[in-house]
Amino acid sequence: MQFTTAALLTLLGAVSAQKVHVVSVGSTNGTLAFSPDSVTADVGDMLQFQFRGGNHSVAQSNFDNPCSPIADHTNTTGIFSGYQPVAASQAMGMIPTYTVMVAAKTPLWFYCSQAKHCQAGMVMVVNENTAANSSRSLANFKALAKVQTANVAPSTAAGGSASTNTTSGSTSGTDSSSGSTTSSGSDSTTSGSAASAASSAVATGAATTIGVSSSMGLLGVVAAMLML
Ligand SMILES: *[C@@H]1O[C@H](CO)[C@@H](O)[C@H](O)[C@H]1NC(C)=O
Ligand SMILES: *[C@@H]1O[C@H](CO)[C@@H](O)[C@H](O)[C@H]1NC(C)=O
Ligand SMILES: *[C@@H]1O[C@H](CO)[C@@H](O)[C@H](O)[C@H]1NC(C)=O
Ligand SMILES: *[C@@H]1O[C@H](CO)[C@@H](O)[C@H](O)[C@H]1NC(C)=O
Ligand SMILES: *[C@@H]1O[C@H](CO)[C@@H](O)[C@H](O)[C@H]1NC(C)=O
Ligand SMILES: [Cu+2]
Repeated sequence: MQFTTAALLTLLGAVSAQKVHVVSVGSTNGTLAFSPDSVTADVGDMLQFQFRGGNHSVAQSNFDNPCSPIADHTNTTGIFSGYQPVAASQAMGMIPTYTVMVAAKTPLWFYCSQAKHCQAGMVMVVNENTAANSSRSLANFKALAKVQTANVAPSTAAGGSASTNTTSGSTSGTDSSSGSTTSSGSDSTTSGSAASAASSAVATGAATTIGVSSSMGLLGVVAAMLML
């Protein structure tokens, strides 16, 4: 999918109030963690997962059923990044990223579906709200995750293959200077389908907590805009 200048300008206008919260997934030394593992975000903000090493995923559960797709327990489709083996893209000086938009202020619970990473504590929360329910803390979620017998990956959720290569390290800087339209070239096919999956995720209504909005091109634009 090609992004026209007009489309990019429209996008710039549409996202002008958004904040991007960067979350590192894994690390080059094999850490099984999201960092940070607690994020406070407003509706409309973006979560950008940057896969730093290993072969991890980001999947959405609810509080009561960690390490299990939220779709198996509620009517929410949830998000799933798919597995992101970092080594291949890292060799080319890039890392995969996966970006979603926060569509609700209610707590969102995420886990990595690889092996027993969820049980090992590779989980996180967005908008933890212990004031609403003191049981639903990140600490309790981790404890509950630890005792799950299975770690279940979503089948293909909305935006399941949204992640693509992006430049590593200095995130937005390089993207903006190299021109996001150019850099998005080879990945735009993937991002196109991700974007359309995203639209349907959002369109399914209030039960859908998160919409996907990912692509290297889009990321470049969003990031560049935020630098201004
Ligand atoms: C591994 O990487 C993480 C994240 O970069 C860092 O916080 C941690 O200290 C590192 N651990 C070791 C043993 O190097
Ligand atoms: C990444 O993990 C998934 C799920 O375990 C696996 O199917 C895939 O082969 C792995 N990819 C690499 C390159 O190791
Ligand atoms: C899912 O949606 C159906 C149909 O609207 C409803 O009957 C059911 O109670 C919902 N389930 C949950 C867990 O919300
Ligand atoms: C990164 O992009 C290159 C070129 O389009 C592609 O060959 C490679 O498979 C991609 N890597 C990942 C992890 O998506
Ligand atoms: C608080 O959360 C726990 C764990 O999900 C749940 O069992 C309990 O019913 C909740 N309490 C209220 C008042 O909703
Ligand atoms: Cu993992």
